[in-house]
Amino acid sequence: MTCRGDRGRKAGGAAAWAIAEVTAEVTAEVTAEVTAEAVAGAAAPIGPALTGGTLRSTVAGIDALLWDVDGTLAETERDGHLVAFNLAFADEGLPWRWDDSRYARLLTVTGGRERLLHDMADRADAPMAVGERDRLARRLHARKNADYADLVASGAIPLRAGVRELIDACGARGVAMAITTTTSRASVEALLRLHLGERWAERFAAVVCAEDVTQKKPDPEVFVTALRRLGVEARGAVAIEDSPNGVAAARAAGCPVVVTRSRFFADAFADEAAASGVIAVGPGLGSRAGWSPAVMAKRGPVASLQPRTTPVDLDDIADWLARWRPGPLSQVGDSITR
Ligand code: XBP
Ligand code: MG
Repeated sequence: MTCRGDRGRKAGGAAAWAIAEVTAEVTAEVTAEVTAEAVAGAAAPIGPALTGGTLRSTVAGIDALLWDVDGTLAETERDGHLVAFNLAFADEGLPWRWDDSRYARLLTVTGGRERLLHDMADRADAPMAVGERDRLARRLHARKNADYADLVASGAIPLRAGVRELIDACGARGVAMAITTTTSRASVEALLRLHLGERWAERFAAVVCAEDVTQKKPDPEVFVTALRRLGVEARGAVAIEDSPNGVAAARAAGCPVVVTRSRFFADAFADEAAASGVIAVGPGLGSRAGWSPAVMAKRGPVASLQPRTTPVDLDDIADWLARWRPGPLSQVGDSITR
């Protein structure tokens, strides 16, 4: 497989990103309101939540959804980063290759460059001098990111089932969204531009990536930064995550978490995770089956028309939130429109 072509498009991508960042910052200034114009431009469905030029959440208890990227929006670790790391090793003329089990262990280290340095610490054939090792890690990481962008552009990495539906539902029902990842901005840009279009960033009131923080997950900085930009409290900002480091970061910031299991963290979350603020754990947003706690059956006459293969929706998440946080919210939860 060759993934070396089309490097030129990255220069244009940087300019587009700069514009998107400004948009995100400006949007953040006006709290969690996403302008109707911006969402309309991104071709998101505009529903009844649209009033007076702004979108406000019409979903009880949920002020915002905070999206992790790798493993959550797409299986980017398995189909993207891992493949690209191995391409980078080959590009550099190194005999190193990471298989699935090695990569699963390495994923406990957040950050591609940090992961490379961690791996080199165990290799007799890695450079001994710290400076040389650091330069090699930076070179490999840059190559990996370029190969990753090419893989994404080739269409090899689809969004996970149910993700697009939930993103569109947030637009329709006025739920602000943020990207909360400590992955490189260029990789986020490559994935979301392909799947959500040139104006993808306008769908998000905040886009927080590795370059925006000093500490990566499991440090909560990425979530604290997103909450500040959104202007919402943690208790109403639901994080969607797949990794233990991501969950730890979100919980340290006070956010409730929905875990969508991914390839490399399939067995990571036990039931007792609920006690620590994980409001639900399941196989992915594409199915209403297999969740703990179980997705509530839809009420009303259309129940029989809603098979368990329909995606998890905002009302399901509101239900989990209300069940996790009994008290005043359970009253609002009861009035959720179905
Ligand atoms: C993602 C990561 C990243 C990616 C690679 O964690 O740990 O390091 O594996 O991206 P999360 P970079 O999903 O919790 O954000 O090479 O850009 O670091
Ligand atoms: Mg992840």
